[in-house]
Amino acid sequence: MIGDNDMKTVYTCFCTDVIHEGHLNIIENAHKYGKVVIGALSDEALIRYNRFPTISLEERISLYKSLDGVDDVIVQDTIMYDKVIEQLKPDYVVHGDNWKDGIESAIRDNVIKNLSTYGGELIEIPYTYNESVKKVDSRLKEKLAMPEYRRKRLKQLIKMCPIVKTIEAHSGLTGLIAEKTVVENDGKLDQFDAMWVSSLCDSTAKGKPDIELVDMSSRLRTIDDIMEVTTKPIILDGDTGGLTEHFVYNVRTLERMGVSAIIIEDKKGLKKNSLFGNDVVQTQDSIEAFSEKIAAGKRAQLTDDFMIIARIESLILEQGMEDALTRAFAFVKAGADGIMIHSRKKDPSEILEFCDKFREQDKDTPIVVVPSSYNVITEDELAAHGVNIVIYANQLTRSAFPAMKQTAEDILRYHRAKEVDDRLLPIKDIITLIDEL
Ligand code: SPV
Ligand code: MG
Repeated sequence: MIGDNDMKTVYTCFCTDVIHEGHLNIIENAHKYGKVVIGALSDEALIRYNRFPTISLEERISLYKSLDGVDDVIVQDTIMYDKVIEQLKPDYVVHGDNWKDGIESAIRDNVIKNLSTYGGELIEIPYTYNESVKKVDSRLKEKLAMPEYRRKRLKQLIKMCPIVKTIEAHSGLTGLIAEKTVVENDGKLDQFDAMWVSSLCDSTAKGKPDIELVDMSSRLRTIDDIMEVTTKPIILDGDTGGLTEHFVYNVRTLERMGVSAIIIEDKKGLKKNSLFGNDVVQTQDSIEAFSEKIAAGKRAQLTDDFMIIARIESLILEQGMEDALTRAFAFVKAGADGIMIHSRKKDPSEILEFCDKFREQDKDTPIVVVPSSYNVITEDELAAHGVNIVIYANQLTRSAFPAMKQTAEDILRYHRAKEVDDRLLPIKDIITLIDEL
């Protein structure tokens, strides 16, 4: 150390489960300026940053403490540095220089702003990116994509997040959107936690009606395409679950693939999309028969990670709140790991009433909702009524379709593609959209 540098505090934040030479280089450089304090980013903040932890916070703290040149390890519980800088008042913050572009630049701006309030300094050192660092990075990502990690992640998220934000995916490309879309909002980073493989959108993408016509082999193929390019957990829309004798085999298959949950709805016969409500003939299954299907599925599964969630159609089919609640308690008794309650009203009040009444008697069983019709409700409001998972079930498909249709019409209208070009993804971006291995 140089001069009186041993009196100075140097801070750097780590958000990794595996140490590579890039991290060691940061510590070595930091050590030249004074006492090195490492921030271990909390689980909650890691999740919003898409670095889902594969080891616990305590294990990360011990890992960082064991490194040469580290004087202290503290917990940083938000991705932005306001609190940690205010408390620690480090003379220096050290970071790799790879955060000047993209969403991470918001974090960099935040550090500079906070340091400037008292004359602290940001030291950026060239980011180490060689073959061995690349290998560690991709190993970490691959590890998250492995079935045993992906499968249990939904249950972990339910414990860690106020509400698990889930978006529809029906292809590799929509999977990539679910995996990679990040925004900076109110000084925080935000992104989706999980993916919903919707029967409506999977069928629509194939130009087929949502009537269980797209069979399980095809649904599994869609899931596999999504899994190839993502790490986030998958919830499958399992429609009615089909025959109990078939359902048990599908549970095993999904579990082995690393799917986290299947949601099955208490209907029988020819299933139609719930958003039709009673405009079409739809028959609800009996409590007894559906409970038996759930119980058989639970008996078939091999791990504790996989969830079978029962979807109740009583409000959709106008059977009343009492019927919905009776079914919910019966399905939980039969072994359901969660309850999805659905509504096609624009007003969220019947959903909130259900959640409040269910929570009076059951504090723990996760509640799932799909606010396609009652889209005025916010995630915070849902969480305040005990909802654990919110699913944005069809918005990606519904936004893509009008955009594609308009483009097709305009090319026909103008006999060339120049007029549509302004609203298209640039060629250079589309060819770099997919990561190369
Ligand atoms: C789906 O996304 O296929 C669903 C939800 O089942 S809904 O379309 O609202 O019925
Ligand atoms: Mg569906």
